[in-house]
Amino acid sequence: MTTRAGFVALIGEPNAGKSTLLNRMVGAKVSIVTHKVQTTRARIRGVAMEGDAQIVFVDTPGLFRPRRRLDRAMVAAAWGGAADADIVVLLVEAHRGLTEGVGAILDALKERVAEGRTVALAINKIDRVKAETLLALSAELNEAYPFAKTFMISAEKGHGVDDLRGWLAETLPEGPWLYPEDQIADLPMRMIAAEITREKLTLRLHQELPYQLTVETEGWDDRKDGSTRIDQMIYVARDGHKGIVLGHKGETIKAISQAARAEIAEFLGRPVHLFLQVKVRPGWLDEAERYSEMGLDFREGD
Ligand SMILES: Nc1nc2c(ncn2[C@@H]2O[C@H](COP(=O)(O)OP(=O)(O)OP(=O)(O)O)[C@@H](O)[C@H]2O)c(=O)[nH]1
Ligand SMILES: [Mg+2]
Repeated sequence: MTTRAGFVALIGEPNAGKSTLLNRMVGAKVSIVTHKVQTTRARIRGVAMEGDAQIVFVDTPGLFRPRRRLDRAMVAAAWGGAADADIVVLLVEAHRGLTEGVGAILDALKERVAEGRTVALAINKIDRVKAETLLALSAELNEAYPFAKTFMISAEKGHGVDDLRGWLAETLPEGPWLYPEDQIADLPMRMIAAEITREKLTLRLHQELPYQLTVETEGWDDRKDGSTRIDQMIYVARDGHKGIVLGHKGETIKAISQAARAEIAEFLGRPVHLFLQVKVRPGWLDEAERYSEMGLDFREGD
């Protein structure tokens, strides 16, 4: 049997639907998704099998003009994912088209991505536009960059996703599989659990707050009774943020904890006892350890 295997990096502006596509390709939620921009902070791998091919999808943080150290480290992680991949898939939102941000990504692709590297275009969220507009958008984007192939997809609804997966499988180089056949992700469980809690925080909290907090799993105990106790720390940047995260009589943190616990338990397939604490740490955005916990390179943020 000739096997194929390789890395496929999903890149695009924040909110383009990269994590949604990764989850659909893998058939499980390994990367968190919200309606807000800059949800994903680090590279997250998900493994999909297609016939004799193993496709390792690399979800990346959205590409945008970074301001903070964290932003810069995120954008660097995204470009690093693209540089290491066999195939790059650029996601563009159908209803937004060739935005300034997409234009900047195309310019950077020309500079950064080695000649001969396969770059495909996936116009996503086609469920949001009329079919007639897609042809023109595809032509416009292909004029701006020589894509190897263009796909029209809806990561959320699943349209066009099988076509894309099939093409990726036949385009990847021949080679042995990189992961065991039944593995879907390579993120440690404690990190997935922290991400799930961060997703619930992001969904629940408003404005800048989700961008100024991070979650770390500090304790993990698989108990004899079949349940797991998980202790997590939520670092916030300001005193005032702690009160908001806790909420009136602790109602906010309670709701977040319940939602996160249910999803972590489902993922693990066992009951979970989740204990959340909130710590004010004004400098966390400039602490190297926080970055390594997130899977980011601190120095890339310099
Ligand atoms: N209508 C529609 N919405 C979609 C589709 N794909 C993703 N979305 C929505 O778009 C939003 C962003 O999705 P994500 O998968 O988090 O986007 P992302 O590119 O990973 O975003 P960042 O991690 O912030 O860079 C979510 O609300 C998704 O439900 C789609 O095909 N159609
Ligand atoms: Mg994402």
